[in-house]
Order: sequence, then C-alpha cells, then structure tokens
Amino acid sequence: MAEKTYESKDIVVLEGLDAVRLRPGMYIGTTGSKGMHHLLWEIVDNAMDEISNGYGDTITITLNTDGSATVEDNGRGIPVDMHPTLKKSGVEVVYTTLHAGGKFNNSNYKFSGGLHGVGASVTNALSKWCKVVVYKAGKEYEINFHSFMDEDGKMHSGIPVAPLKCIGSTTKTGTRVTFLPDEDMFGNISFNFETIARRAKELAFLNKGLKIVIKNEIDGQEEFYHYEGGISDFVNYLVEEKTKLFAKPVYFHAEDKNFDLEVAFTYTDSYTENSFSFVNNIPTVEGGTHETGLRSAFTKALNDYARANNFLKEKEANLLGEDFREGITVVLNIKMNNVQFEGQTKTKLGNPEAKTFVENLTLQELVKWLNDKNNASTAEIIINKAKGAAKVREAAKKAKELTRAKNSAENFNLVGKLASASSRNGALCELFIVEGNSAGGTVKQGRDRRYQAVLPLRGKPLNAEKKRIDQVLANEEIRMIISALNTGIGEDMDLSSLRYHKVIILSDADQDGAHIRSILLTFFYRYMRPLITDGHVFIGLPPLYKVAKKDFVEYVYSDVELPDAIARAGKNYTLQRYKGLGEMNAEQLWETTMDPEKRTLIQVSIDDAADAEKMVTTWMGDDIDARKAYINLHANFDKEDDFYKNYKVR
Ligand code: TSJ
Repeated sequence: MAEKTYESKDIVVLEGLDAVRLRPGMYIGTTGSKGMHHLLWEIVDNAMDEISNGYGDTITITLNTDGSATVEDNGRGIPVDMHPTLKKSGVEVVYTTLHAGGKFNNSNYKFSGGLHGVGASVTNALSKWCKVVVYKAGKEYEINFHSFMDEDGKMHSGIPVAPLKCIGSTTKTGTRVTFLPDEDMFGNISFNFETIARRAKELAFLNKGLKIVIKNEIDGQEEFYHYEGGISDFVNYLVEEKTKLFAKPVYFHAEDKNFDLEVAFTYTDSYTENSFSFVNNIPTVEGGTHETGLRSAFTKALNDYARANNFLKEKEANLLGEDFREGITVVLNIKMNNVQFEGQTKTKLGNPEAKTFVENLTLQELVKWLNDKNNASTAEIIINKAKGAAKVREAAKKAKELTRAKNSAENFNLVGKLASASSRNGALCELFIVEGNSAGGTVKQGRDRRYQAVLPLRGKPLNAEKKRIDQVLANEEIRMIISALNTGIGEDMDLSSLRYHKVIILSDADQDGAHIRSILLTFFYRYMRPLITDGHVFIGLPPLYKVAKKDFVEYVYSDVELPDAIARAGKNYTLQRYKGLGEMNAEQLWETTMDPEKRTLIQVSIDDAADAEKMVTTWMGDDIDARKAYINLHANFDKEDDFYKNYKVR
C-alpha cells in the first residue's frame, strides 16, 4: 500500500479576510445600505440552516441602540471543539475562514440555504467588532473579534481578541451573534426595520413552524412571525385584497433524497398570473427550470382532467398554459443542492434536473388531488376560469397583432404625438412620459433632442390591474407607449429592440400625479416586467420649491430641505411653490429635472416581488381605503423618503 500523498486537490488556499475589505463588492455587491443588510442576512442564513434541518425553531433578530445587530437561534450551537487540522475552535473557523461558495458545514445539512453563501466570515471582516456566544452541553462560550488598523496603517480584519473560552454554565442551547458594521466601510447608515421585517416574514412563510422575532431597541418596535400553514398562509396573504374563487388554497408537498417540493395555489377573479418561486429560501425573481416544470405539469394535468371529464369536447382544442394561469396565485418552494443561478440578477434557476423533478412530482400530486372526488367542484371552477380565458385569448390576439403592425396608418398617427430622439442608439436614449399635454410641450422644448424623446399623456391611461389584455391594448395611451418602446409586450416581449433604455415617468407632485405614476408602473409590472427588472424604469423628480433673490437661485426637492435653503438665501428671498410641471419654463425644467448632470431619478426596482405584487394590488385593486392609506404612506416621493433613498441615481 503506497503512502498517502498530497495532491493539489488537497491543498486549500485560504484567502485572508483582508481581501474582503479590499474588494467588498465581490462579496456583498455594494457598500451601500443593501450591502450592509447583506452582512445580517449572512448570519441569519446560518441560523436558518440549523433550523431548516430540524434543530431549534426560533430566530431572534435585534437591532441594538449602538447600531449593532444581534441574531440568536435555539439550535445546537456552533461546534466548540478544536478543528483537527486548523487547530482552532469550530466557531473561530467559521468566523475567520472565507468559504468561497460551499460552506464548511455543508455536509452536516441536507440542504444549505442562504442568499449568498459567502459565509459569516465576510460579516466579521466588514464589522468593527463581532461577538459570538454559544450555548452548548450545559456551558456558555464566548469569543470576540475585532478589526483595526495597526501603527503602520495596515488593516487587520476580523481578528480574534482571544481564543474561545467557557464563561459559565447554562441550560440553553443555541448561538448568538452580535456585530457592528464598520462605519469606515458603510458610512453612517443604519439597519432598516421594514426591510428586515419583510424578509423575516417571507422566511417565516417559507419555513412552516419557524418563529422569527424582530426587535428594534431604538424605538421599541417588535414583530413576531410564525405560520403553521407555511406557503398556504403565504398564498392567503397574497390574495387578501382579491376575490377568491374558492376558500382554501390547494397545497401539496413531496420529497426525495435530493429535493424537497412544496406548492400552494389558489385562484382569484383577476386576469393575471401571480407566481412566486423560491429555491433554498431565495426568491427566484427571474424564474427558471423549476417554474418551467411547474407550468408543464399544470397544463398537462388540467387538460387531461378537462378532457376525461368532458369539460373539453372532442372537437375542441386543448387549453393553453396561459389559460390555466389566468387569475392564479401560486407559491413554489423547493430545496435542493448545488444550485446554479443565472440571469441578469442571478435570480434564475438553471439546474435542468429541477425541471424534471418539479414536473414529475407536481403532475403526480395534482393528478392525485384532481382525482379526489371531494375536490371536484373546485376543479370545475378552475377549468371554467381557464375556458373563459381561452375565449378572450382569440380577441386579444387580434388586438395584439394590431399594435405590432408598426406601419399601420393607425399607429402612425399615435406615434405622431411622440417627439422622438434623433440618435438611433437605444442605449443612449431616454423616453420621458409626461403627465399632461401642456407640460409635454414644455418638456419637448427643454429637452436634448439628440437623446431625449417625449411622450405627452393626455388623460389618465387605464388601470391595467382591472382589465383584460385586450382592453389594455385597446387604450390609446398604452398603445402609444408600447409602440414607442418597440419591444412588444407579454410573452412576445423582446428587450433587445428597446428604443429607449431609460423610461422616465414625469408627473406632478400631487395625488393625481401619484395615480398616473402608479397606473403606468402597474402596466409595466403586469405587461412589460423585464423593463423594470432590467432597470429601465425611472421616476423623475421635479422640484417642489424655488428659493430666489438677486444672484441666488436654489431649487428644493423636499419639505425637509426647505429650511436650509431659506437659511442659505438669507433675508428678502422669494419662495415659489411648484404645484405642477406646467409652472416651469423649458429652461427651468431642463435644469431641474431633465439635465442628466443635475437631475435626480428614482430607479424603480422590484426588491421583493411578493411585496410589489401586494403594492400593485393595493394601488389598483378594489379596496379604496387600502389604496388611500397606501398612497398616504408611500406615494410621497420626497427625496428623504427612506424607501427611495437607496434607488437614487442620476
Ligand atoms: F455562523 C454564524 F456565526 F453566522 C452563525 C451560525 C450565526 C448564528 C446566529 C447561528 C449559527 C448557527 C450554527 N446556529 N447553529 C449552528 N449550528 C452548527 O454550526 C452546527 C451545530 C452542530 C453540528 C453537529 O454536527 O453537531 C454541526 C453544525 C454545523
């Protein structure tokens, strides 16, 4: 027997934590607010892994008054024994070793979740200090890490202050981690309770039985999430403001040794599809192979059932997948190993085996459900909904052909209202969609006509949430937008022919303006979603005030900034309040709102698709009180508005 020799595969190159500080973007994307929250999610992911695999049931997230955050679970506690080769405690290994990709503890868990998989060490590296407490086998252990600069100006990141030590006895088990994001890396930003609560709630929906507590020690705010119904509760939450076609969501769960699958769905009287998919607790906003599998299984199971039960006559054609998806709200939640994410934002599942798995198991479970006589009346409701959708599909097809026929006389007329840009390079061009004809005229005068096009909207475009696609397409304002953008819509959409890479909505800073803006966003969200997910949609911010006197002009974009501007002006200033875009002349509009060098735009993103879905439903749905409350809460596009401050771009 030959002596064991080392091969190159045995050599592990461990990059130091200092590398993380040199290139934080490589590990956490940005050093803005999002990146800082990333530090927290890394830690939460680790606690989630423990709980998902059956150890413990509660995670507590606390935002402390000193700006640090604490995450605690009641699992087994990170191993405290010595790592055989690294000669450090397990805790120290987790905290000081970069795990490019795979986690050191991967083999301990059936599925390891996590948004990013870069590991807790990245959080440590980018924190001023970190404290880890482990409760295990009757003892309480503690270790502290810190990052500092030495006398020579060299940075040392995530250095243990001392080895792990036992500091007492306890009856608890679990892990508690507290860290303070380093101001030198992130500037003076703080954790956002709403952002954290939104994700915590999502995790609680996706992991039936999980309890998550979040506390804000700064203002005493506290939330608790716990859903025994898991994704069925998620579906109910998503359709809260809609009219359901039957009472209880359909739910099934199936697993084998490599996969775990959960599906919950219901139908409402709406005309659109709302699907949300997750892989290892990560939202797959761009879809992927698992969604493809789910869709094929739905189409096949429901068509077979419709035929076998005479809902489809012999001479009638099969229903299409899109027919069965009209009005559906569905959550697909899978767990698997070796996930491959693809797409623009790395939120599209690429694994081919996920399609086969989801398709086979969904088919099996759906057929089982359909064949249960207790479900016959629900099944009939679903089939009838799909048949209704098929009927208008034909009509919609005709309307669609009309809008796609670019040279038809009708479309020629529509485009006449558009003042197009002279450059043919879409990447450099912008389209301003402007509320009102008169403001539209001013914008046309003020623009840089090489790159900026203007489309004035006469009235309010119709509400995309409440209409079927054929009605949406019959609307003149909507057709103007579609033909100007040149991509087509829905499943036929082709972003590569996009005529204007920035689509900028310019509306007045009042309730009407907010309404038009939300109607347009709803339309894009429903029918041209890639436009939003690829970051092409923006909201322009016109100023609210002009403070002026001799030799002094300052435009002010929010009430918060007004007192300072007045102070800078000194005595005898004049204050003008702009009620609408129409009150500025072309030059002023250019200077304040359109000049790429000076303006502020808000980039519209779908940070959390479920939330965006709720938002759109609330904006545009039937519940008028909810809509008013929502507009009052959020539709204030104040520059200081917390919600928007991360999306400012020029
Ligand atoms: F890593 C970390 F610091 F980010 C972190 C890890 C943070 C928090 C809040 C919790 C955790 C964590 C890790 N909770 N539970 C665990 N469990 C383990 O690491 C563990 C425990 C026992 C065994 C075992 O085989 O006995 C294995 C593992 C991986």
